[in-house]
Amino acid sequence: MAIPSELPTVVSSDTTRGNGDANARTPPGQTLTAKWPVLHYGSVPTLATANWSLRIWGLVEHEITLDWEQFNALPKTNVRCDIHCVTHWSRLDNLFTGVSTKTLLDLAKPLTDARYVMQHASSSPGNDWTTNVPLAEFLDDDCLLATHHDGEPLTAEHGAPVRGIVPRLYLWKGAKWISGIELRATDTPGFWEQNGYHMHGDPWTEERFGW
Ligand SMILES: Nc1nc2c(c(=O)[nH]1)N[C@H]1C(S)=C(S)[C@@H](COP(=O)(O)O)O[C@H]1N2
Ligand SMILES: [Mo]
Repeated sequence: MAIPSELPTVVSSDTTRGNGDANARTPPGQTLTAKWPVLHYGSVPTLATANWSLRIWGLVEHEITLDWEQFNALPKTNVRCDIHCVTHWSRLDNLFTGVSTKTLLDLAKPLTDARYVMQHASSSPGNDWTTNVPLAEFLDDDCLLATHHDGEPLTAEHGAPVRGIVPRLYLWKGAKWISGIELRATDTPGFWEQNGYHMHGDPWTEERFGW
């Protein structure tokens, strides 16, 4: 699916730290890379767009399921952001294209007691890889469900057809192959969080491990 030519671009506020100086933008304990490494648990699922869907459920006024066509009919946005992996690499100035989390959750309308988001993903084995994020941070203006990176469709290993991106947290807080967004009242650990990663994951304070 082609990227519409004229899209608004949101610049993640973290990219302007130190007036954009590369060192000032690199969180403690991170090393810059120009390449984009691939990291995940299990094997890469191959998801035909015809079979892909996104379900939004839990503490919402309207539970919704969007197929690939319905998802792509929503207004798109570009986000320019830095990404930081808990395994100590960072990559600056990524351009992601997709649908903002705010646009998606405006359709479902979270109830007032919704405070946390659990992202769910197709993956193998297991078929339900998850990661937890506070709702307020998931709704930051630079968060999106991305279909493209630097102008190209996402590759399967980076999460095609759609992945979550929460730029101001470590990269594991965005589900590749995302299939669902669950709104919850309480925080509960996702996949890596159950395996020792931090419940929150702020790279600036090195919230890498929970214990
Ligand atoms: N579905 C799914 N999403 C996932 C993961 C995973 O194992 N399964 N790993 C996370 C982790 S630990 C990281 S660091 C990033 C890596 O994204 P990348 O391979 O595009 O660099 O994806 C995150 N999203
Ligand atoms: Mo990771």
